[in-house]
Amino acid sequence: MNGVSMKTGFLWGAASAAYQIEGAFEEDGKGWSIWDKFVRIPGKTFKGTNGNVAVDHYHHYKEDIALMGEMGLKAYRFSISWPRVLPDGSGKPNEKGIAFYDNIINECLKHGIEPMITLYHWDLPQALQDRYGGWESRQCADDFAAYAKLMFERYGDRVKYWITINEQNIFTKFGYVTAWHPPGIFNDRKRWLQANHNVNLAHAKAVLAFHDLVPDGQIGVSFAYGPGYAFDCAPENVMACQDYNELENYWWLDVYCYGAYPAAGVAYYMAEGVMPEVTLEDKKLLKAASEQLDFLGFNYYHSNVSEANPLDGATQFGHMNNSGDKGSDDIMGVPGLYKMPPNPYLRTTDWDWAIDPEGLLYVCRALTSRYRKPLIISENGLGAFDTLEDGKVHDSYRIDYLREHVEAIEKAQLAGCNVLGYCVWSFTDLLSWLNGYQKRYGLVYVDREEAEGGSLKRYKKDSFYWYRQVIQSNGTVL
Ligand code: BGP
Repeated sequence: MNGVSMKTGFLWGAASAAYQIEGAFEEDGKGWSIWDKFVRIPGKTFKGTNGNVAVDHYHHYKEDIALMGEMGLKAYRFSISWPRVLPDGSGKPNEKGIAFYDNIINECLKHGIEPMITLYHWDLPQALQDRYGGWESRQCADDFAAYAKLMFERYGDRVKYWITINEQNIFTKFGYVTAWHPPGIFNDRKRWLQANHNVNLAHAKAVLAFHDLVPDGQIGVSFAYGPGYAFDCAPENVMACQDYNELENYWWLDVYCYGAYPAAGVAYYMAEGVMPEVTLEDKKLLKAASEQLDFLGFNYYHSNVSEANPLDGATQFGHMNNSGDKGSDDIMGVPGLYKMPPNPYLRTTDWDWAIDPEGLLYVCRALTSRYRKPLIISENGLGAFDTLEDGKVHDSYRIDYLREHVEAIEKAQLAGCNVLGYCVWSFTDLLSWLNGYQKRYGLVYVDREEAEGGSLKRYKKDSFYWYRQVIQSNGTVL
C-alpha cells in the first residue's frame, strides 16, 4: 500500500518502560519501587504477575538493541528506573545502575538509534513512599528534580530527547481513585488531586532545570490522550463531552502547555471541596515551565465516548477487562457529568479497547489547534493474543492496526500538524501492568508466560519486517 513520505529526520521509533522489561529487580544495588511491592498484594495483577524477571532486558539488552538496529529503528524510547539509579530515591547514586543506562545509550548510538528517555514511568522508589507518602508530599517534587538533574548531567551529552512523566492522568487516578495502581488508595479525590499537583511541580522543576544542562536537547511529556466523542448531538451529551475534555484531558494538558488548570475544572473541584493547594509560587513555576516545553508527547490507543450521566449513574469503580474476555468491561463515568459507553461504530480489541485510527488524526489536529506545539506520538500499538508457530508469529492484525495509524499520522502531517516522531508500543513483548504477559504488544515475540520459566528467546514477528520496510521507505510503503 502507498503512503506519504514523512519529513526528513522523522523519528520512527518504538517504546518500552523499565518495570515492564528489565527484570533484575534486586540486582546490582537496585532499590525496590512501589510496583515491586504492589504486585505482591494478592489480586492486584493478572494471575499475580510481576516484573521480577519481566523479559529480562537487563541481561538481554545487547541482543534487543541489535534487533532494533536490524530493523533500522530511528528512535528508542525507554524509561529509567529511578530506584535503580537512586535506591533510596535521593542521596547517593548507584553507579552500577547508572552504568546500565550508559550501556543502553551507547548501544543505541552504535546502531544509529536516537535514545529518548522517560524519567518517570510509574516506578517511584518505595523508599520515598515510606519516607513521606511519595507524591503526596511536595518534597517528592524536589527529589524528582534532583534525580532529573542527575540524569541530565550523566546522559545529556548523548541523549537529546527527554520525557519527564508518563501518563500522569492514568497513574495518579489509578493510584488514588480506583486503587488499581500503587499506592492503592480508594476513592480519595482530595489526596489524588494534591498528589497530581505535586507531580505537576516535579515536571515543571525538571523542565526548568533542563535547558541549561542539555542546551541542544528537547523536553516534553507523555500524556494518555483518549478523545471523548459526544454520543450524539443531544445538547446534554455535547455538554458531557465538554466536561469529559475539561476533566480528563485539559486538566493536565493545559498545565503542561499553558501553566494553568482549566477554569471549569477548577470551579468543579472547588465546589466539590477537593481542589488542591496551589500557591502563587506554584503558579509562577508552572507558567515558566510551560513556556519551555519543547514538544507535547502523547500515547494514543483508543478514543472514548461521552454521554450525559445522572448523579446516580455510572461510577469509576466498575470492572475493567484485564483478562482478554471480550465484552467484560463495565461502563464507567463520573456521576452527574459523563459516562463512557462503547462506540457502536468501532471494532474493539479483546481487551475492549476501541480501534480508531481516525481518532489519532483527530487528536493530532485537536492538540495542534489548542496548543501549537510539535507532537510526538510516544506510544501506539495493539495488545493481542499471539501464537508462536515454527518460530514465527503471523500478526497481520497488528500490521493492519499499525498501518491504519501510520496513515492517520501522514494525514495529520498533510493537515499541518508538526509530528516529530512515532513510537510503536512496544519493541519486544513485555509485562502489561495489570494484564500479565498474555496481552502482547511487541514487534518481537518473547517466549514467556504468566509463570516464570520460559526460555526468554526472542522471535521476530511479521510486524517486525513490516515496520522495517515502513522505516526504510520513510512511510511510503505501508
Ligand atoms: C500505557 C502505558 C504503558 C503500557 C500501555 C499498554 O498506558 O504507558 O506502560 O502498558 O499503556 O497498556 P496495557 O499494558 O494496560 O495494555
